[in-house]
Amino acid sequence: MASDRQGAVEAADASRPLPPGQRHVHGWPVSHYGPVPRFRPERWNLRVHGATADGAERTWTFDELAPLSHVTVVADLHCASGPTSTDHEWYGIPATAVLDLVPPAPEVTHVMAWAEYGYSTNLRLADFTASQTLLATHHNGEPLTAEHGFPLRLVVPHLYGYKSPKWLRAIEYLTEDRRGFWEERGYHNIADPWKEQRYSYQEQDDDGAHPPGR
Ligand SMILES: Nc1nc2c(c(=O)[nH]1)N[C@H]1C(S)=C(S)[C@@H](COP(=O)(O)O)O[C@H]1N2
Ligand SMILES: [Mo]
Repeated sequence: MASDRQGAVEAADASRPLPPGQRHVHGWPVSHYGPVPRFRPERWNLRVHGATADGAERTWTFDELAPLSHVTVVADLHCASGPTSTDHEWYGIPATAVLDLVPPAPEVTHVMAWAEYGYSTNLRLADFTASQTLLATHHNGEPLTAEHGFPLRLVVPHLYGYKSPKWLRAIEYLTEDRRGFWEERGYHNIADPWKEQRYSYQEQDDDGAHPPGR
C-alpha cells in the first residue's frame, strides 16, 4: 500500500512539470496562518451571499451538502513561498454547482472566499468556475484532516495555495474586485504559478484591485 502510493507520486513527478521557481516536497506539509479551528456541526454552515441574482443568501448545514454532485480532481499544491506537494486527490463539490444553485447577479465579476477566523481570498469569477475548482471534503479517499481544512476546503489547483482556503465558510459574490487576506499583505492578486505571480509588486495594470498607494 505504502509502496503503491510512492510509485504513484513518482509517476506524477515525472509527468507533471513544476511551475517555475517551485521545489518538490515529499509528503504534505501543513502551512497556514493562525490556529486550527474545531468543527462544531451544530454551529457550522456554508453561506453564499453578496450579489446573488435574487438578492437572497443561501446557507447549507454540513449534512445538506452530501446530496450535491461530487467530483474527483487530482492536482499539485503550490505554496507561493516555494514548496509544491504533489498528487493530491481531492473529492468534493464542483464550484460550478454553487453557481447553479445560487445564480449570481449579471454584474458579478469576482468572488471572495471566506474561511474561519476571517481568512479570505479573492478570485476572478473565471477562476472560481474553472472545471478543476472544487469545495473539497475528502483527500486521497479520506475526510480532510483538521489541519488541512476539515470539514470543507476550497481548492483552486491552478493558482498558488493561498487561493485555496481551508475551513471554508462562505462565498461572497462581488461586483468589483476586492483584495483578500494575503492579497492585502503583499501577495499577487491573481496568483498564477505558471506566470510566477507571487507578489503584488509584480502586478500589471490589468491584474486589478491595486493595493493602496498604487
Ligand atoms: N484558512 C486558511 N486557509 C489557508 C491558509 C491560511 O492561512 N488560512 N494558507 C494558505 C496557504 S498560503 C497555503 S500554501 C495552503 C497550504 O495548504 P496545506 O497546509 O494543506 O499544505 O493553505 C492555504 N489555505
Ligand atoms: Mo502558501
